[in-house]
Amino acid sequence: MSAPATSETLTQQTGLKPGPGEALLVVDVQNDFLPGGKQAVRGGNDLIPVLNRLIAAFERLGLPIYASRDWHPSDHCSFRTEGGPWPPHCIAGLRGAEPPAALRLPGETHIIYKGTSAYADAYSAFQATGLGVELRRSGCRRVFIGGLATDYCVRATALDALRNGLDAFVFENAVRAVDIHDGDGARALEELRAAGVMLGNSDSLTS
Ligand code: VGL
Ligand code: ZN
Repeated sequence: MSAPATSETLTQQTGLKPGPGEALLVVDVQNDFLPGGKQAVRGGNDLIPVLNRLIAAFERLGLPIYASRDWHPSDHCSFRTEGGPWPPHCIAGLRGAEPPAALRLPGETHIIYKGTSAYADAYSAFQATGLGVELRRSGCRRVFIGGLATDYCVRATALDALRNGLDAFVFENAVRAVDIHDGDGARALEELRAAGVMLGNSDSLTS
């Protein structure tokens, strides 16, 4: 029996060329999760050029692009003001909830709003959004994921993609972690790999 393929061998052996039945999902790249924002993720800005290259590649290939937005009412249960763990962030309609101007999402991008009820947190872009149904209906079989944050919304979204019967691929160089505890991001990636999520680098994308 041959050794299991690591993300390196996988991408070296096969190259990585997205095609029909595949989509890009950009998770929660919003001002409040970037330096200067209410719940800034360190290094978040580094993702923008990487994501812009991915967006351009999927657009060129004519493949669908989805972008999730954390989109909370001002009394959302995840806010410290309501007894939750986070500073108030990504309040619907405010600047902090907007994507950064430098992120070049095409006009046809499917925007997925999540966490819109005050009473439930929603780390996953699939949670109460209809995204699973929408992807399956459109014939999607695999989602390529990048964005914020590795240990929260990226993690939950990739695991939910599997639960929705999709394959999931996370670009390790297109995600950043909150890392409240040292190593949270690395542990999340290990958990995803163990669950069956493919991991790789966006540089291996051939187009
Ligand atoms: C997120 C904290 C609170 C995320 C969302 O997008 O990872 N993190 N809400
Ligand atoms: Zn949130």
